[in-house]
Amino acid sequence: MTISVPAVPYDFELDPESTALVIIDMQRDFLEPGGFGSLLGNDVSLLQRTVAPLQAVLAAARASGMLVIHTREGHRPDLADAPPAKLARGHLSCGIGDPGPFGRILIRGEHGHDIIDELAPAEGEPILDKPGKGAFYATDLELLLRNGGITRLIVTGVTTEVCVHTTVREANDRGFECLVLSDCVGSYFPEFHEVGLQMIAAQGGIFGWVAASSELLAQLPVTTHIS
Ligand code: TIU
Repeated sequence: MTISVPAVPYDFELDPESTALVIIDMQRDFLEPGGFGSLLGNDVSLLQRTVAPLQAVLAAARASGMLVIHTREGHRPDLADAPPAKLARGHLSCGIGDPGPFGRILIRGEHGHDIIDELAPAEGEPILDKPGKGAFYATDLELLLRNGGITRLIVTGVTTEVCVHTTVREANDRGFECLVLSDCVGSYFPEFHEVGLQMIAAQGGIFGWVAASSELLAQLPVTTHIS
């Protein structure tokens, strides 16, 4: 069943059977006070605004039968998969692998690396651990999508101009059509968020489409039932 979602620059058409909801890096290290983002002095409330709308979208996507994929940015405990340049960049006061209130920062298996409780993955939903900003880089995301007959992505998560943007660009170059939900993505920098969204939909949708989650929710069918 194809639905049409009012979006910028024009309606985004999708069939839940060939569409995946991709939730990018909704991890404690980026979203919660005490995580990596907050330790660097960022205002994490700017990211927390995405949680409630994303909970609604997640519930609706599950009810429509849509594939839901979660990603997490992070590294192996020995940091063998972290480029030295990434570790050294910025001369930060704390960095990847350092100890913090939520365990070692952005290290797989640590409390801070995991997804926030409000958006906990359900049984069977793929969780992709990625070492980079883009969700396609050094992961099997493209394989999962192609094998699942997925051609369109609803992209959500954090941060708008970093991991969301990189992933949308990667997806676009691979021929996937992306709808970014404006209230389900967030940035520590409000101006980057706004311009980042404009950059996606500009030039006739150079990277994809942008819509508020309410536009999608108004159209999504409920096809699964709790027995
Ligand atoms: N997930 C993601 O966007 N990773 C980042 O490092 N984002 C920042 O904005 N720093």
